[in-house]
Amino acid sequence: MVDVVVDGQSEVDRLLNRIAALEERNRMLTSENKDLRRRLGKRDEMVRQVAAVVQTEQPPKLMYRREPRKHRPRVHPVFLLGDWHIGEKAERDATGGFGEYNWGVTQKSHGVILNSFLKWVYNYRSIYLIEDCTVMCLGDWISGDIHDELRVTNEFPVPVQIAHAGQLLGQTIRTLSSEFKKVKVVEVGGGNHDRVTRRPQHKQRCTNSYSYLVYAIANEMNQGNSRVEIDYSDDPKRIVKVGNTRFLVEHGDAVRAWGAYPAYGWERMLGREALRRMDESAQRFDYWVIGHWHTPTFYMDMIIINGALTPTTEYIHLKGRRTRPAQTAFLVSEKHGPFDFTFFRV
Ligand SMILES: [Mn+2]
Repeated sequence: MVDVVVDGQSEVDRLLNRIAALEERNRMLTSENKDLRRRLGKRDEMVRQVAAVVQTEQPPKLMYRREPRKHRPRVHPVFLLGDWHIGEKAERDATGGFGEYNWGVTQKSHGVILNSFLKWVYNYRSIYLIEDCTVMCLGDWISGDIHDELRVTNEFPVPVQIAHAGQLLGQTIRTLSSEFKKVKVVEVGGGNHDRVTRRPQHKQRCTNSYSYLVYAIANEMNQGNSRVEIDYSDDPKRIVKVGNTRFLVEHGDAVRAWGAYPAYGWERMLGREALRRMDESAQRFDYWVIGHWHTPTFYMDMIIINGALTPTTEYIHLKGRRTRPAQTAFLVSEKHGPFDFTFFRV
């Protein structure tokens, strides 16, 4: 055999070195493999020992029975209505297909939501005693003339908007009164879109407002109905007691958003209201109910926000946001307070 020398090392030496290195590596891997197999064996043995101690249980007997409850605790549904913006027109073609709004859509959306609310109540009646309903009316019933663009694009003028809004609200109250022994209607005035003046006004906020007329029409329609109890006031901020829970109720436009985020504004207003009302038990509240923000929200376990009937309008579309028509409801337990916040969507 002819040995070849490259870089001072013969080819034979190079191969012998390589074989020695591979033999060493083989020894290491064999020993590691032995060690791992021993550890695996130990673990398997432990599992066997543990399993030997554990006794297999029989599947339990099915205890569930469909049985009508004898005692049904009393709960009070609260239905939030508002931000209907009747008369506003949004075009599907101008909102990327997201939104379409007109009087026909308003009635349809509202009908779907009212139906869903009543079905929700029916379901709960199998486990709860539900005899009354509180409707919190939160304002912004009409589109109004508060901006130039609304003035020229509204589907019909303000007097017609008021007539439609009043009648739709009146019909809603009437329908609800066929399902409950008592319908308490809390009428909050002073929504920004309902205002008569172009600039927001603070004095006579609820009376110098189209919401005043909307409520007058709705109330007139239900005048002879003894199951309907109207709770109207000129105060835009109301304290309403349902069960044993106290709610501060208002439209919600007095809140200033912070850096385009309303949440900080809500917290600030909530803090101010809580602070100034802490001395007087008649002014205190447990939850704050508002509309205006068009986004059904239950925030910080203290703030309850209603949705709107309007969809993604041209303004919302341009801002890259989305609004799905919705109204909100929840139940109030005498013992545990509000629960089951539900957003009824179209
Ligand atoms: Mn509003």
